[in-house]
Amino acid sequence: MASLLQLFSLFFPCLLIYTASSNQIPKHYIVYMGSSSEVNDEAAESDHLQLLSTVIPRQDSGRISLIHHYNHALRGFSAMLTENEASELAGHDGVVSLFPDSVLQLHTTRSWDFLEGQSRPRFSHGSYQHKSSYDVIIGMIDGGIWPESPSFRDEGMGEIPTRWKGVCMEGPDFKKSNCNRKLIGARYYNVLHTSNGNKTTQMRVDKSPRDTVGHGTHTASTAAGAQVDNASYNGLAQGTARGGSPNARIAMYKACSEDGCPSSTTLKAIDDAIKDGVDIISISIGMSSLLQSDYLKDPIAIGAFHAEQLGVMVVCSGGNEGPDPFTIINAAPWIFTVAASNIDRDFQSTVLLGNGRTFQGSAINFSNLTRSETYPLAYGKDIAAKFSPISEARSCYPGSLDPERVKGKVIICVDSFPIVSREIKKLVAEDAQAKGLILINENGKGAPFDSGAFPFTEVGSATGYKILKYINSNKNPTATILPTADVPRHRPAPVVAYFSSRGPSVLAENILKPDIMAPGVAILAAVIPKVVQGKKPLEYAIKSGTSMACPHITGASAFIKSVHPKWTSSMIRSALMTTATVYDNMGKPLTNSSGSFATPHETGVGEISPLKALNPGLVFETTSEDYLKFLCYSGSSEKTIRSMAKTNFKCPRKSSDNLISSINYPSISISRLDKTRGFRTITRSVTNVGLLNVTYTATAQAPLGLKVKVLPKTITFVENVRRVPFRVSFDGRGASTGYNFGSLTWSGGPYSVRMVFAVNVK
Ligand SMILES: *[C@@H]1O[C@H](CO)[C@@H](O)[C@H](O)[C@H]1NC(C)=O
Ligand SMILES: *[C@@H]1O[C@H](CO)[C@@H](O)[C@H](O)[C@H]1NC(C)=O
Ligand SMILES: *[C@@H]1O[C@H](CO)[C@@H](O)[C@H](O)[C@H]1NC(C)=O
Ligand SMILES: *[C@@H]1O[C@H](CO)[C@@H](O)[C@H](O)[C@H]1NC(C)=O
Ligand SMILES: *[C@@H]1O[C@H](CO)[C@@H](O)[C@H](O)[C@H]1NC(C)=O
Ligand SMILES: CC(=O)N[C@H]1CO[C@H](CO)[C@@H](O)[C@@H]1O
Repeated sequence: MASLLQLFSLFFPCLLIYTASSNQIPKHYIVYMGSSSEVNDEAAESDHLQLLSTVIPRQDSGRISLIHHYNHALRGFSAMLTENEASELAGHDGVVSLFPDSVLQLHTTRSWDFLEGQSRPRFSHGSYQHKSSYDVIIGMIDGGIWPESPSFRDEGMGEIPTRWKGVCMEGPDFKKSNCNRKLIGARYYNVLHTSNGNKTTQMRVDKSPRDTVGHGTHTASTAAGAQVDNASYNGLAQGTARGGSPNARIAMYKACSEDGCPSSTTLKAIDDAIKDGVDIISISIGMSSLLQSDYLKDPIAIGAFHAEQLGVMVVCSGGNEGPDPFTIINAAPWIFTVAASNIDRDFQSTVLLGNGRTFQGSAINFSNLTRSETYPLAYGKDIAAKFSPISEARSCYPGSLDPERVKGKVIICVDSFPIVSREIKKLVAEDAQAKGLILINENGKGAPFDSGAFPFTEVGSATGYKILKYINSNKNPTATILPTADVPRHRPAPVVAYFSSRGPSVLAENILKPDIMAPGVAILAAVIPKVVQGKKPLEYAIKSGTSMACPHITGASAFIKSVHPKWTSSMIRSALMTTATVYDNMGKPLTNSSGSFATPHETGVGEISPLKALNPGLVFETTSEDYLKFLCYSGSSEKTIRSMAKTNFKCPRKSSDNLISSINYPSISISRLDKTRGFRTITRSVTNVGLLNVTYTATAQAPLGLKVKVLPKTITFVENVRRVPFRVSFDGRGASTGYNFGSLTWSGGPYSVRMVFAVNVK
């Protein structure tokens, strides 16, 4: 073993050299300078070059150039800077924030390559056929689009709205004629990215808006795909595929490649989408929850802030880092943050044992095994390679199995190393020529795995125990794995998806996040066609992730916007939030995947119910001023806020984090209610969008011991009364410590306006 001294001499000098030189190495930085200037592009560009030349030495003048230039909704640029230059520039008067470019990830977990299917959107049919009175344009910030998919046909669609200023960029495999009245715009970016060290590595750049990942086509068709009858994934999840708002237009901004989405490009794409005239921006990407530090260093939060200021709604996925708390991202109050649920559909991949017993597992396979023949069955730990630790062999760790003893058998393993994905375990078994793989995994990671042609299934630990017992009590155990069938789920649905990121939000615990939940497990939607020999290409596939939940909310929002064109994004968000459902298909309160009642930190206010959202009665309007106050309360300087919002806004005299709870948000979160002192009062106001002469009465539903009072208790909306304030006070003296969840409902006439609260009694 190395002595401490040796270790020091080994590492310490390296460390010094590394930091010394990494200071000098130019890296890609984003320089954010607040809201857009009124000057034209060229003038702004020359201003920014001028600014760069004040920090970059003359001998490096080659670096005085802008990689991305932002000048529409926001102002700023990205460029190659050394650490010293960056810190000098950060102190410059016009600079609001400056941060290194990083790579954001698409919110389908690639390693899981999930599946499952939802052929009938839960909320579709009938009324979704509404003749739109307003032509909604959705901007997708994603990995491109496959324009030939039947989901993007434009039959029956009218002229493109004249306010549209976007373009259809061409590439070697993408022509102007690939755009139509459904897919009205498509852009791509020369995606640059700096890796660690001296190299500026060019990420895989496709000089075309065409989808190369299979994510953008899926999300776009979920949000606004045309109706396509008889879509399925190889016969699974058969039914009609259609987006949440089949009449809406789509514009694709390809900011991502297979390697992820550079934040500098993502910001550029948002800036372009706003300039082009989209109504709603849908973003199914984000940073790791561990990297969240500040909204002003988060490209999505910055872009979304300016979108909101200009009346463009932004809907984002909340991330796939659940079930741990504090993992929710894209959680700024001006972002509509989406959690994922599963739906009432299941994929069963049955295990048949030599003794005739069958067990239901879950997976999607293209297995060619049949009932008539079973194969030798072996537990990983019994067929370990020489010198392999048993703990590795029992979980199919790469290199841990003896290929000689795997060949021709069905293998069973446990899923105990989370870093070794199901995909890798499948490859381990497949490479060793196993006949199939059974994985024992309690949670199934929340989504069935697509094992392609390889027979695969996943069972819970109780079933796994029975199969292992069969192996132990038989000399020649055998098994086979039957092809997948999809069956209507008899279990409750929706249920919070295991992977869905959870609140509270690290950056603002006084805003309840996520906001809302939508289907995100096993969603059938359009993809890059997959050619399977001798068959029709597969044009639809089943994917899971908050990536899939987000466009459901985008589509639902577009639908509401088409019926209520005058509604602002906060009104649409409120309508969806106050009408969401908190019950599952068995009429019971929503649960999480371990069967416990789900909290608003998992579900937000509940699962969307878009038809009800068309007529919410009352809405909570969250104004620009609310967002600016939020920035004050959370510590931004008045100067920063003014440069972001181009106003003379003054922060309230006493700004504190606690005041965030009173921002006019459609839910309530109080991160600290002192148990000894007990009282907190917050304010809200509601705007009437329903019938006149309706009297609303408030009722609270709260856990035992938490006293909730509303003042006034009733509100009547008569002519000329549009917006009415009210107060809610919480008395936590008798409450149990920790988060207390409940709701407050304003009922009147045909309406029921539900407002969820989360109060942390300490
Ligand atoms: C970094 O790259 C530049 C230009 O590509 C080169 O001139 C310089 O020598 C490199 N520095 C190091 C430390 O490798
Ligand atoms: C639907 O697709 C299935 C197989 O994909 C096919 O057998 C069937 O004929 C199709 N039905 C219609 C109405 O097109
Ligand atoms: C479900 O909720 C219970 C109670 O809040 C919690 O203990 C459990 O960890 C949750 N399970 C998952 C998978 O989130
Ligand atoms: C299943 O397909 C594989 C190749 O994909 C082939 O090697 C195998 O013999 C087939 N098994 C049966 C039972 O048809
Ligand atoms: C509301 O009530 C007022 C006063 O009673 C009445 O004049 C008015 O017509 C009513 N409006 C509607 C829409 O019912
Ligand atoms: C989901 C899926 O593709 N299942 C297939 C499994 O394999 C059998 C036999 O090839 C197919 O009939 C199933 O459709």
